[in-house]
Amino acid sequence: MPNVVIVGAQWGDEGKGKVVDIYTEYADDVIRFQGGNNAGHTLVVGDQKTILHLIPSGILHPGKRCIIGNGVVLDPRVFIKEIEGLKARGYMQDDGQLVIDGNVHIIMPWHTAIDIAREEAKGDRKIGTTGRGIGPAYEDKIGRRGIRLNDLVRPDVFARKVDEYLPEKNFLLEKFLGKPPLDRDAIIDEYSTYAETLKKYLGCSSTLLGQSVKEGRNLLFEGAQGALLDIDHGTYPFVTSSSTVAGGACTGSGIGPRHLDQVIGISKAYVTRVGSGPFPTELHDEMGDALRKAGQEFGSTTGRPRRCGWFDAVALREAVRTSGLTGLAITKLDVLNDLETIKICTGYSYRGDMLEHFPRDFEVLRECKPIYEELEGWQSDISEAKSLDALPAAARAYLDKLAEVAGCPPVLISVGPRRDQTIQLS
Ligand code: 2SA
Ligand code: GDP
Ligand code: MG
Repeated sequence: MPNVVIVGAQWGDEGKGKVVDIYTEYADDVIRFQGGNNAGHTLVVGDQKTILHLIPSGILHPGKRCIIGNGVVLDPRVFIKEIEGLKARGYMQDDGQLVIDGNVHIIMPWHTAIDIAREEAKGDRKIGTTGRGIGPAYEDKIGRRGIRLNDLVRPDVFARKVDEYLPEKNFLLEKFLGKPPLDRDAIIDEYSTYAETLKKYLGCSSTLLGQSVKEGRNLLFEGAQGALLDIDHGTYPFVTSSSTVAGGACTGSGIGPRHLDQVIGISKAYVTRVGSGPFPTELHDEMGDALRKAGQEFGSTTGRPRRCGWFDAVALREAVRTSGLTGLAITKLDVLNDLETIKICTGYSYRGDMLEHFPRDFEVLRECKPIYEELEGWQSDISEAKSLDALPAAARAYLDKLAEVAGCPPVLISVGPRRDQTIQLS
């Protein structure tokens, strides 16, 4: 297998966990490169469901190396809980299966407290974050006042950094956000126990991947969230704070772009979004509720109901360009099983003009109205289909139309949450 990057091509929750788990069969190293435990990646093997927040979705395959790249922000509490959960179920019996880059930024208690307090203070204008401290942790990374894993494992360095940064954070929490200050000694005590557990996973993503490239090992990069939540290319400010587009795989792991061969974007056969922000094809009616029910569209991390709408080719073309997609994995086709007709948005109307491109100006985007084409539904259960030929003609026509309007060939179709509910096309 060539080196492959898998990214969400919408606003997240497209089924990255499932698709990465499937592609891991052909990979040697599986690498997370951005985000943190805001992510919730679901894998279903047999009748057992696993939701991963930080650990790469390759972990259920013994012998495959999983790497948490430097671009990730890591909450040690959540990480340790996740490891314990996996081990208790018989996975990850070899600690050598997992490596965390030493330059990963650590999510500190003040990041979560500030994230939650700022959202509260914003009221109606809130971003709808997951409250996991992601934004504040990336702010400190870019502001050059972050604490990295390499710092956490050195008690003197860690204590010095906490002493340097905590007074400013407590000032912000108390004076501006009206929240109680955090206790220095309690943080040092708690985090020193985490350091002991994390030490054994410490490594260097860039060096390891450089060696992997020389040895011809196959690399699989696992994006989190989706292209339209990218800090630069998404629907700012209603985005996450990292580079979710495929380019993030390079900076977030320490490998150069010439080593990436394919970029697979995952798109649902409709669209969901969780949190605030523009969503032109959102359905506020019973159809939206029906999609939420059929697709069980609730956040894998927070349990929040996801907003649902029709497939949006304009938004998807944005992801095709910003991530340079070479192929599409189309998921949750089965969720549309019962519909008589299905709509696809092929363009936006803006003040009487027809737009083919996703407007990068938020003020324009908020006024856009979707232009739809309507297709026949198939009204039958496709969830056990094992090939394209086994799909009803109307379902094949729907897929052909999606690929045509997206301008990207499909490489995988998913018709249910389980591994075996997958049609691989190449
Ligand atoms: P944050 O917490 O700072 O990253 O939030 C900023 C925006 O990014 C969105 N975001 C997500 N969107 C979809 N799925 C995500 N993961 C969870 C899931 C979400 C959940 O798998 O379902 O459980 O609620 C995710 N993570 C971040 C977020 O909604 C904000 O719009
Ligand atoms: P991710 O963040 O992109 O990994 O996606 P999530 O795990 O947050 O959400 C996707 C949800 O859809 C999970 O509950 C998956 O088990 C489920 N899922 C994935 N693919 C399919 C599919 O083809 N059909 C159905 N019905 N569910 C799917
Ligand atoms: Mg998710």
